[in-house]
Amino acid sequence: MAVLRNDSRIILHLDYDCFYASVFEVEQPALRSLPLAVQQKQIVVTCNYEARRRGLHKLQLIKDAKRICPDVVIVLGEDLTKFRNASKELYLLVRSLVWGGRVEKLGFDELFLDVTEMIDYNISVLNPNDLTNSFFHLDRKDPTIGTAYDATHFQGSTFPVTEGSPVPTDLSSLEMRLLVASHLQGHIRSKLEHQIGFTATGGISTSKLLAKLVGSVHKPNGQTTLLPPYQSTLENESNVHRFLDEHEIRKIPGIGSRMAQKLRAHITGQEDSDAKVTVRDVRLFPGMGPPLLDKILSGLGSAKGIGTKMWSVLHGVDNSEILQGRDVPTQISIEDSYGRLDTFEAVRRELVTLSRSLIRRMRADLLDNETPPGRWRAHPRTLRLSTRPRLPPGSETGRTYHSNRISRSAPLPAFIFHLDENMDALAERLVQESVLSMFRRLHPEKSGWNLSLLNIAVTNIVESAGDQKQSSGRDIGKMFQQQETVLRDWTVQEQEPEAPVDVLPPDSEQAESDDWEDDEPLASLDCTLCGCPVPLFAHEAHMMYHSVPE
Ligand code: DCP
Ligand code: MG
Repeated sequence: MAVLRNDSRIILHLDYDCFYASVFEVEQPALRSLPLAVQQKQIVVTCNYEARRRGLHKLQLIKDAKRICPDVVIVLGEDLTKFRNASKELYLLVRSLVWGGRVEKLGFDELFLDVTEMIDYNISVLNPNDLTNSFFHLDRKDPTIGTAYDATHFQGSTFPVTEGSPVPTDLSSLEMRLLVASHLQGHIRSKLEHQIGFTATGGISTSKLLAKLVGSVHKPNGQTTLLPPYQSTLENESNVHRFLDEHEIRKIPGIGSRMAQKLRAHITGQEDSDAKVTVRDVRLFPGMGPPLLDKILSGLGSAKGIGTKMWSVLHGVDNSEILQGRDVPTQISIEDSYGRLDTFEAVRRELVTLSRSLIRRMRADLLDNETPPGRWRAHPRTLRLSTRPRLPPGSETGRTYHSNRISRSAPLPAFIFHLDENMDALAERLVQESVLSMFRRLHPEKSGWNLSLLNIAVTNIVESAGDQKQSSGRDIGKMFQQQETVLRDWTVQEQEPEAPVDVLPPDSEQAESDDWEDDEPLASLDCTLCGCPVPLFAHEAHMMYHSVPE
């Protein structure tokens, strides 16, 4: 089946290097030359490159890090406020450079930019007789704003590596457009570094998928352009295939661990195969195509059309759009994990604490702080409570690990927006009047729930009238709908196969939403072997730790 790629767009991807560690280094530059690790719970969530040079790596246990590098400097990274602030500052700088604000944030430390318009304009003003002395225009109206560059070579690296390849003669070719884009990418990265102090790694291609993947080729502080041809001909295989085909399937954004496992099992014929299976192995497997992929991936509770989506991804096709930047998040969510929560009073106390943080975050992120006493720039419409009861011993397999969150949603009461009441009083009232009744509906039993997680979130955030930048005449509701659809296309969400659907009340939402916004990434569960709370993302590393003899 033919899959069509839209190669008319130019997309850039940016990933800040060792992001959390860099936030501390920017605060205290003396840390740059020391091995630095950021701790959350008992885990190194990230470390700077000096630490990596000494053998440390992301998602390592703190005690291992100390053993391997005794002089490691450890800083605490559980309070996400400063990361969130740095992320916002970097995003705003990039957005100020890109026409039409076409910048999309993924988590705290990645950005996608649609720079098609800027590149096409800059191609149109190139002087073919003097490419060496070109000028990149950052402003269409003021021709003095921009930066000088040499349009006879790519900035940074390319895939595949070329040595002194001649400049394309056709200035409107994809190769020339990517070349010009590589200089814009270089300029943006240098601004981030010199104005704010963060280095970033960049990718340049025609989709989010390809830009992100090719960006990771030269890390840290590098950038890579995926060179044409993007279409195979009888004589030449496309560089998209040459590049993508070598990747282990799990490395492809959108292919999660369970999906990868199913694909591996099908290709190797072994249920628990840990063989390296590449994109090429899957793509060229006899009979492979959307129907077979549908069949292999069925049972994951996957969305309709998963086979077609995966088939596209395996061909490097991702036509999902860059979402126009929003100044406000699409949801705010606060959670914490616990050894064991079993009594009503303990739950109530924790809910008040979480509600207080939620209100603080709402005020920080959604209030207009320019004109005191403040005006809400956006209003969340929905309140959601999620919990995670621990499964009875013995019923917990690695795969049901994330699946037992349950949640309830309700309209968010209007009093939460009162600014003249203090946050403690509002938090108490929210818990008393809304959250507790949601909790009782989730857990009608009197006690003994053995909860390991509580999460309170406000979702469905709608910008206030007059604040919808670049959105004149647009139907905001539609925009949100579109956002969901576009994101679903891009992430190829896996849903939990073993999710206990019957415990999800009809109005609940799946806990792991496909929202790109910065959810607290600290969800954790106690290790079944040692009882230590381990963040979900670190589970694999933690289990490895148990499997190694002392
Ligand atoms: N992070 C986290 N939990 C994870 C992964 C990351 O809390 N499972 C945090 C710490 C990172 C930040 O998010 O600093 C960005 O994640 P990256 O994977 O991009 O890691 P870094 O930016 O730290 O390193 P790199 O230089 O490899 O991009
Ligand atoms: Mg990063």
